[in-house]
Amino acid sequence: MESLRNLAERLHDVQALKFGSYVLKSGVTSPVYFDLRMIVSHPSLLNQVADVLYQRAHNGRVSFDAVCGVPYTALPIATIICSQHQLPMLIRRKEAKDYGTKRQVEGTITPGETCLIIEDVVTSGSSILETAEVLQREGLRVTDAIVLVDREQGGKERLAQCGIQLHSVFTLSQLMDILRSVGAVGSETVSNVEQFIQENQVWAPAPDPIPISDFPQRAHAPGVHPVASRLFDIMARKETNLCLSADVTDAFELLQLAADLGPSICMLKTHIDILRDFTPKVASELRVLAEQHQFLLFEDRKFADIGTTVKHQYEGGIYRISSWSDVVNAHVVPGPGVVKGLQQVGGPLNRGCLLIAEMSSEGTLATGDYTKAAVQMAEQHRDFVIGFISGRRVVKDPAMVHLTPGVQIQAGGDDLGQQYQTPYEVIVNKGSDIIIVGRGILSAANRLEAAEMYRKAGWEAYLTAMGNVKVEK
Ligand code: 5BU
Repeated sequence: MESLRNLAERLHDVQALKFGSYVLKSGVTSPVYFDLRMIVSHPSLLNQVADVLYQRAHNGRVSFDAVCGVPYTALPIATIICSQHQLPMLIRRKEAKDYGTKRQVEGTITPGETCLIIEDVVTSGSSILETAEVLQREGLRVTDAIVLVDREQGGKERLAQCGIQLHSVFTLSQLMDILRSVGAVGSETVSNVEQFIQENQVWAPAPDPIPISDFPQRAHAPGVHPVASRLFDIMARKETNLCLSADVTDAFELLQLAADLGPSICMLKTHIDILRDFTPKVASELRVLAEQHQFLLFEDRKFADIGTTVKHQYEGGIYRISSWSDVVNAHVVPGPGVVKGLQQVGGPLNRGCLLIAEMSSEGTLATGDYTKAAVQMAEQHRDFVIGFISGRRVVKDPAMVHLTPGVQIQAGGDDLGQQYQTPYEVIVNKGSDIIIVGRGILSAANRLEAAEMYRKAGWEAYLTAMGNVKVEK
């Protein structure tokens, strides 16, 4: 206890934790802020932190074969622990780009062994989960994580749901008690922090489990649209819930992608108007490849006009989208007319439509009541609407398909507001059905390998969501 008091005081002295008013990455204002990165400038403090973390694992009787620190703050801490106790270490790469050419984990990996995760501060548990996911994909087991501070905002419970036991050196409340007892903070600060913890539970367990049955069953769900039924059937047969976002500007490259990656995907999403050399032949060749490799074509046209106009846009122009695309999507901002207009063209051709209930981009306005309105509009047009583009499951109805864009193997984003979630997060935690992946695959050195990697990640996540344990890698 004495050493913990001393550690808390030292952390406070070097301002590794600060009190005041801090706007967090999530936009929430917090009365406490941790910046453990700077302890690298205080070597004896760094050693002390490494020591208490190791002791915590030891006292908790955690057994493990290797140690991995969540990048970057916990990296030097894990290094010290491993060096002092002669333990093998693994390093997880954080950079998302070029993963096709780079390993995700450095160090000797022995599948079946258990890796202990070390972290500085836990809020929602996302960083630990991401690291665990990468390690698990390499065949390692992750059963425990050790953290210096648990902010008590729900991370521990969320990790427990995913089979990871969190052991903390301090909970935020314990830390506050210690700091108050040594006179480092006043009782007003303590109660502000208490209130913050209560009001900012970042993750609550889902109120009731999402009743999604498996894809073969959903192909025959009551009221399922024929296009959705075909899609579920393809997904089950090919064991894939991957939609490739084929965002390339050259027609040959697009067709090459469809030919090479076709076996790995259930759907190929196009932005046909970004092709610099579109001809009707491109569309007919895409159709041939879609039949040959059994995937659906989805033109991501995002119709958003009055009914009469979208009818023309869907049927006519140079692209004649309705003649080749199995599925299109629409914004709900114009009101039901947009769906009715599209349905007049697509209905007789047995096409399906997805409504955009949410978007993956930062600051999207498609939230709350807007999302609810999209759900309502879908329910009123079930003979044409097959599901949603959304970041998560928005309806329980098993007949409805959910596709989620903004997916990469590591969470993050691009410099224009795209926000990425991991396949596991999207399928297991958010209950979606299909991952839409563009640059995650397109910017890899080996696109086929990358597509297979996403297919497996998506499919394993689906099996996990179904409660099945994956047997082989
Ligand atoms: P990325 O390279 O995986 O970031 O590409 C994502 C694709 O999904 C891209 O074609 C977008 O136009 C598309 N997308 C999206 O990213 N977010 C959305 O909310 C919707 C579509 Br709707």
